[in-house]
This record gives sequence, C-alpha cells and structure tokens, in this order.
Amino acid sequence: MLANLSEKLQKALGLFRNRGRLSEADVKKGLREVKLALLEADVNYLVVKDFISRLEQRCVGSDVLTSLTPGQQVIKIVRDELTDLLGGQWQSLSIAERGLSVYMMVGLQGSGKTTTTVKLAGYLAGQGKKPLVSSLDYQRPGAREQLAQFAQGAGIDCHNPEGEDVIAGAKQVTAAARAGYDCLVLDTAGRLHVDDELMDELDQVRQAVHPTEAILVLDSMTGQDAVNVAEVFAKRSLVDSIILTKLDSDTRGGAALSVRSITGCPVKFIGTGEKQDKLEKFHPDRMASQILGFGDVLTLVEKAEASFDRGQARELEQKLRRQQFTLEDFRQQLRQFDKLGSMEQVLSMLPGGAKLDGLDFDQRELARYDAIISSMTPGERTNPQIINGSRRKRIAAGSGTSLQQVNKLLKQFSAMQKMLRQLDGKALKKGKTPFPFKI
Ligand SMILES: Nc1nc2c(ncn2[C@@H]2O[C@H](COP(=O)(O)OP(=O)(O)OP(=O)(O)O)[C@@H](O)[C@H]2O)c(=O)[nH]1
Ligand SMILES: [Mg+2]
Repeated sequence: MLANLSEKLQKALGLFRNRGRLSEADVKKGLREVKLALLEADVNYLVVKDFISRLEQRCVGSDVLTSLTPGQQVIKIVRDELTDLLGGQWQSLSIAERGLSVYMMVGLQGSGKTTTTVKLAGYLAGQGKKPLVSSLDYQRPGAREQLAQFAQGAGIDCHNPEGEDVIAGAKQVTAAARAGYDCLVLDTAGRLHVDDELMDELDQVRQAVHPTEAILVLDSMTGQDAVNVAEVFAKRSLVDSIILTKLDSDTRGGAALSVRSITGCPVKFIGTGEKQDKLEKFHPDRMASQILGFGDVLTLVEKAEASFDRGQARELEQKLRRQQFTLEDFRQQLRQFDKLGSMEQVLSMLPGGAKLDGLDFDQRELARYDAIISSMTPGERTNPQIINGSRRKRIAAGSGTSLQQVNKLLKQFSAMQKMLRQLDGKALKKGKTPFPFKI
C-alpha cells in the first residue's frame, strides 16, 4: 500500500537515521526531501506546507538537536505528525441512539459506492448487527439490480424501492428497514462530475431519511481530484465521514494524506480490493507506521489473535520483537495460513516487509515447505546454519522433495531473518533500539 510514497519517505528519513549529531541545516535538508516526497505523491500543496512548517518548528526546537539521539527524535516527530495528519485515532461508525442506524453512501460515479455498500453491511453483520441494503440509484439502468446481486452473493438482505421517485423510495425503504433490521446502508446514484442536480438530490434524500452518518466514498486513485470532490461535499454538509477505496491499486497516496485535513471529516475505512472482505478499519497510527517502514505488527498480532489462541499470539509478538523467529515458528505459521491470510499479506505487515517483493513466495508451495521443515531435527530448525550438504540431502529425501527445493526454502528463510535482523541489528547489540518507539 502506498509503496512509492513509503519508499521515498523512508529514503528521506534515512538522512536522520543513525546520526550522532544534526545541525539545523541537516534537518532542513531532510525535511525538504520529505516535502518533495509528499508533493510527488500528489498531497495537497497547502497541506504539505503546513505539515512541513509544523515539523520544522518542532524539530529545530530547543531540545531536539541537543539531545543524545537527535535523528531518532526527528523520526518520532515525523511519525507523530503524520499520525495526526491522518486523523489521530480510528473513529468507529456512529450508531443511532435508538432504533435504526442509517448509513447513506455518496460519491462520484465509479468511486466504489455499490461495492462498499455491501462491504460495509458485511462489516456490520460481523459486529452482530442485522443490516439491510438498498439502492436509490435511479440514474444508471441496472444499478439497483447490481446491488441486489452483490448483496445476494454476500448473504446480505437487500430491499430495493418500487417506483421511480428517489425521495419516496428513500422513505419507503427506511420504513421497511425499521420493521426488521437495526441498520440500513443506502447506495445512491453517482455522477461523472460534481453537479448541482446531484447535490440537490442528495440533500433531499438526506433530509428525508436523516442518516446517522453520510459516508463519502472516494476513489483514492484520483488523487487531488478526490480531495476537491470531498471539499465540495463537505462544504454542502453532505458528508460526515469518508471511506477511501482502491488503496490496493497503484495510488500515489495524495488523497489518503490530504483528505482529513482539507475536509475535517475522519476516514473510517479503506477499500483494499474488489472482493467483499477487502474493507479495513483506517487506523491513522498504524498507517503512519506502515508508510514510514515500521511495519504494522499490531494488525498482524490482531490477525494472529483472531486465528490462534492468545498465548500463541503473544509468543509470536514476543518473537518478532526479539527477532527469534525460527524455522519452527515459520512452520507453525504455515499451518495457520489458511486463517491468517497469504504469505504476502503477512510479510507486508512486517517491518521492511514491502521490500521483500522479489522473494516471490508461492502459496502452493506452502505444503511442501511444511514437509521440508518437518524432516529437520529440532536443532536444525532453531539453527539452520548447521544444515550442510549431507543434511540437505537427508531432508530432501525425507520430505520427498528435491535438493533445490530445500535450498530455496533455506534461502528464503535466511533472507527473511536477515531482514528482521537488519531492523535494528547493530543497535540491538549495543543494547539500545534505533526506534524512537516500540514496534
Ligand atoms: N481494486 C479495487 N477496486 C475497487 C475497490 N472498490 C471498488 N472497486 C471497483 O471499482 C469499480 C466501481 O465500483 P462500484 O461499486 O460499481 O462504484 P459505484 O460508485 O457504485 O459506481 P456507479 O454506480 O457507477 O456510480 C468496480 O470495478 C469495483 O470492483 C477497491 O477497494 N479496490
Ligand atoms: Mg453504484
């Protein structure tokens, strides 16, 4: 996610890392690189200007440069400010105090409203709610039928209104939802561009149904345009919160970084794929960590907790922190993968994981890996360097694989360990961590 921006920012922050002393000029130089990275990512100019000037004020400030670890302090400040820019804390969906909660999805054509309507209903169902979805898209032929089909595929109830009047339809479905559901997600029509007709229609629907939350669905790939659209919707008071879609695509990231600051509305979820389960909560702090290359160990641990028992999850967390991830742990992970997600997803959440792209793990090889590791002795699993030529042959024969396959596994595992060690190798030996905060 946001790989390009992340790479550039990490490079800029590299100017601060492992530096014993920093002058004011060094800080300015580093922050200039940060600024360029943000502008290239299509982050709104005013947002960048403001962000950099806050950073400058805090970094050049009195006690940072004279501290023992100025580089680390600067990196910590960048992370804190980026978290703030993205909105601080994750904000959950508002829920009606009494009766039906209504979520009205608005946005331009093709932004992902219909897809996200069903995803959000799926999320609500996962929270123990009983959601209904309904389409008020009278604009595009077949739009209502499309929602009905998506909903059916996801096992979500759908009730589309009769007739051809949007407002009457909105009232009709709200009444229907009150009868047997606790939340209603309303899909609406999109337009190619923001126009008054669309705004007026949405205004009327809003007044007719009094949504608990009007949610603007924004295509993050449209960058600065998405932010302009959001600004117009926010000015017309047509939006309470935002969902950014298509963050899995090759987006430069400008919308993700600017939209909160420009509209004042929180981003609550992100869409990370076309499929129904690709809706994630937007945690500003974790996103900032991931962008700056500190990984998202928290999300990984949460996922692990959801699929393993708590004890195992804590153990994994400890091992990742202490960098004692052995082949034995690797094998246990392989066995949990069905529940945990793909290797690629797991790697992408480890610090520096995005850089492992070239390693090319093949999901279909996982069973073979399991067999190979099972043919090793416990000593070999904790200490793979003892696996010499004859041991490799024995392992290949024992697991019914080839020498090349054993070599490939060992090579991949060693690259993974090296990456984990590189995290803070030298500094760890000296007994201190290079991170200004715990991962
Ligand atoms: N990669 C990716 N594609 C997405 C995501 N969300 C939606 N899409 C795709 O974007 C396209 C448009 O999505 P729709 O849900 O139909 O968008 P819409 O806003 O309802 O469009 P209109 O009804 O025409 O206004 C579809 O091909 C979706 O599969 C996402 O998070 N990631
Ligand atoms: Mg639609």
